[in-house]
Amino acid sequence: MLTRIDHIGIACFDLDRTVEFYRSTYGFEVFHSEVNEEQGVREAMLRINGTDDGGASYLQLLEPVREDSTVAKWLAKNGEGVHHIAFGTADVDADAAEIRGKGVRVLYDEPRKGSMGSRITFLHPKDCGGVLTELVTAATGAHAEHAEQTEH
Ligand code: MC0
Repeated sequence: MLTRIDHIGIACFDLDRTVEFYRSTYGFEVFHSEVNEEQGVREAMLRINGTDDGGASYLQLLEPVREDSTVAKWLAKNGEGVHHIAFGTADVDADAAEIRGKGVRVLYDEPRKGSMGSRITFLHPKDCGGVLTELVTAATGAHAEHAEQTEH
């Protein structure tokens, strides 16, 4: 049901500084960036093993844009670091329902908007061995659509 690691979410205080670290240290360039108001984050997606069929993986660098965002709360408690992992799936609705049926708390009744027009939901970290876990269904033609949303 889960087909790949879609991304690893990394929380940081200063997105521009963190992007520069990944660029100067590893050579990663920003593939896509956006502000997700609902989630209270500004994010940069750095693509790894890129293909144009939606099968790529990403590092997702996250900076909070509001003091009450979940990432701001997490940073205040833990400092910078790995915030969540995200699995790719062709059908987030079906997989979330199946996982909920196994007794794991799925945080949203309906998937919400994620990066590049994807649909996402989260599983509670306390039910997943301390790992905040996200399920992602990429938008059809996500890599074409992302161009409309890209800020840089
Ligand atoms: C909290 N906890 C975590 C955690 N966040 N454990 C592991 N990884 C995390 N990221 C733990 C806390 O340490 C605490 O444990 C317990 O969970 C309750 O946390 P809390 O600090 O009291 O916070 P709550 O309960 O208000 O919220 C936690 C919850 C929330 C997971 C429900 O963060 C949430 O709704 N997250 C999903 C949305 C999200 O994170 N969005 C940002 C990424 P103790 O032992 O101290 O009780 S947005 C994104 O990623 C989008 C843009 C995308 O991918 O496209």
